[in-house]
Amino acid sequence: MLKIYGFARVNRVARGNTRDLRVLWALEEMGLPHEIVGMDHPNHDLDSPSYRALNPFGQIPAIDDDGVVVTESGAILLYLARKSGKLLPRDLAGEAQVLRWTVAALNTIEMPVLSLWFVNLSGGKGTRPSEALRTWADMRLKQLDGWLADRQFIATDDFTVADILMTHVLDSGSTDQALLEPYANVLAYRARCTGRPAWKKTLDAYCERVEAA
Ligand SMILES: N[C@@H](CCC(=O)N[C@@H](CS)C(=O)NCC(=O)O)C(=O)O
Repeated sequence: MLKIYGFARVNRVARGNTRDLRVLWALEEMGLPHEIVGMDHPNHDLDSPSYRALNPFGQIPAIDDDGVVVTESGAILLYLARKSGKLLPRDLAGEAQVLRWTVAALNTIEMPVLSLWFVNLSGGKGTRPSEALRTWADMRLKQLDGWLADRQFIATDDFTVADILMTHVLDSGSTDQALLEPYANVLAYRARCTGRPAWKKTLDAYCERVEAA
């Protein structure tokens, strides 16, 4: 049975934002049977030698599919898409678009918005580095908005794993939501993706399962 390592306890602020949700959403969309292994972060489950053997960075998410261990949310989603034959085109050209937008979500978009959040959280709000990061993040979101002007989904005509990643990055508590306000296409895209029944089901089950930290 495919095991997914996810959080068993999540504080109020992080609830809904943890990256195990990317995998759980994909599994729900794909209809793949799985078992959730709940990890207690405040009690240092992620520091145990057995978990570090799975993920040297000691982070969630990780999967163990009968001995195939994969970490990094993007890599896990691409693996599951290949395994299930869902949310990824089978032709090379289509697959390349999904790879392209997977990397864009986790690098071109997540990197500046997450860095901005981290700098501000660390007391850097109002500083020049913070302002520079804000300008960088805003530029990328504006460019993303242009790309989405005449598209339903980010990589192909159909919903793919790249949409799960991009949506979760945009929706994250680590993304300053004020940054998105000027960008109607980005907001409409995010609403289109989070409106999917599989996301609602995944989030409801997660909120019911995880305990407060
Ligand atoms: N690049 C990784 C990042 C994973 C990550 O940041 N996980 C967070 C939870 S959302 C975590 O495990 N944090 C606990 C820690 O770093 O100690 C991915 O996309 O999977």
